[in-house]
Amino acid sequence: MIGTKKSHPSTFTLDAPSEELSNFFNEFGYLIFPEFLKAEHLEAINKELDEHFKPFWEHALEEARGSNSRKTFECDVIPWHPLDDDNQIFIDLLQNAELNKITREVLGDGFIAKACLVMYAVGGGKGQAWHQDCPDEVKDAFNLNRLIYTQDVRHEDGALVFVPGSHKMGRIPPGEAQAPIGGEVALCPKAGTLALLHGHVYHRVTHNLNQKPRTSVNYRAYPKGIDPSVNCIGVYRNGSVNFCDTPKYHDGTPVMDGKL
Ligand SMILES: O=C(O)CCC(=O)C(=O)O
Ligand SMILES: [Fe+2]
Repeated sequence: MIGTKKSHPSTFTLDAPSEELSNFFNEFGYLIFPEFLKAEHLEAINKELDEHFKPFWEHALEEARGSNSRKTFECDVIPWHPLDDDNQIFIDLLQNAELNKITREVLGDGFIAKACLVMYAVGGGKGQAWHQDCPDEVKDAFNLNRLIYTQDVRHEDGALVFVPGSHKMGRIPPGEAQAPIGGEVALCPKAGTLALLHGHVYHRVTHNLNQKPRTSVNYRAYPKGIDPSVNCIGVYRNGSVNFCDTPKYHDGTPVMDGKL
């Protein structure tokens, strides 16, 4: 149709027709739902996050930079796996009916979703360098990031910058960690936003210029038959990293029990 050029980032409501959601995701590799969680629910989650990260407040930047691999890939984050701690609020959210309905529309039946990774991007940190979460050589072997933002994120806290449609553009081109790539758009999500992002889409998180930490909650999912170990290899502009050699998570943290 003439005159219907999309502006990015586009947003959707939860009642959008399934076909519209899956077509948009297939073409552009993302979907954003600005009002996914309500204030009351956010308050309860933020309470858990505050409690967990309180011990890090004093020395968050040193903690985030404590690992060499995170230094190399310019990811100043402290991770947390709340499901490993049997945290009920995060277990409930994994089972959220709306989240699972939207995921089914994008990935189809039989998708795999078992983990939750909270990324606490520390105040004054470098956010995350440009990357693809896994190699793009096998089209169907990808993770779906299901990112929930529990507080407003301003550009200066760390915008999620990505290139719509880049899941079909091959390997991310060489370049600097945060240098702009043509077609990129920035998302500064409000509290309660759910952003789905295909793991082959080129993306980065800009520097956190404040002392206020910036948190994302990621319930990664995989299409039926795709092993979560696809995330062993992170693809950066100037090289890939095998996080599973040691093994390590996507963000460089060593995995103690070999689980991704
Ligand atoms: O925190 C974000 O906004 C994005 C994190 C990310 O790149 C990822 O989880 O793969
Ligand atoms: Fe990522």
